[in-house]
Amino acid sequence: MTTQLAYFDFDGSRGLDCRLALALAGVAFEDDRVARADWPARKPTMPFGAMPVLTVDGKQLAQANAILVYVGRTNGLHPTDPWEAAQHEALMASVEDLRAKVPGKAATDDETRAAREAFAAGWLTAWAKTVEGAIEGPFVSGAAPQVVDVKLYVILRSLASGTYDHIPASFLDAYPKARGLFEAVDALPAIRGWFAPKA
Ligand SMILES: N[C@@H](CCC(=O)N[C@@H](CS)C(=O)NCC(=O)O)C(=O)O
Repeated sequence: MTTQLAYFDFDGSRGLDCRLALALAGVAFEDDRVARADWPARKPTMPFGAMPVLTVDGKQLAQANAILVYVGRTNGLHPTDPWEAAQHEALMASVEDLRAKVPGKAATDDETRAAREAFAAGWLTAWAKTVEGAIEGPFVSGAAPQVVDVKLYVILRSLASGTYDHIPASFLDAYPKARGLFEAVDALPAIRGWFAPKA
């Protein structure tokens, strides 16, 4: 079986969701990092004209969450119980909501600050409370990490590292289970190994 994952050449967002899920699953894959300059030529070759795209034995699968569920189901990293699986998928969808809703950079920094502070106090706080309540600990379903934990890790990593100007890195301090999930995923050997400098 050959497996490739196509995404832009940076470790973040939906591409990192999928790379880390494959790493956690122990699946050897070609990490097809598409340069921005090559994107116009590659875009028409991707389903929905976007990435990430997983290619397994020549067949393409688009949409980050579909890729995660596939990787999870084929590697024992997604619940077999339909209700529990759907709960995990709801959490994964909520991360996509967050990515869509976080205000982008406005014309001025003051406007960006106002929009981001309002977002943090409103939508993001409600999201974090729901996520906090969904985590058994340290991972969503207890002791074993699954693909949902990887998805949450990637977005919590952005929040914890101050990626979004004017959303303070201390935002997570009010959510000990979410912070605990972030730290537990971050400490997993497969995740450490992925971030280790490659030879
Ligand atoms: N709903 C899709 C969104 C995919 C998406 O928007 N990918 C972005 C990168 S994160 C992309 O390919 N942007 C380039 C483009 O649309 O031309 C998913 O979850 O995978």
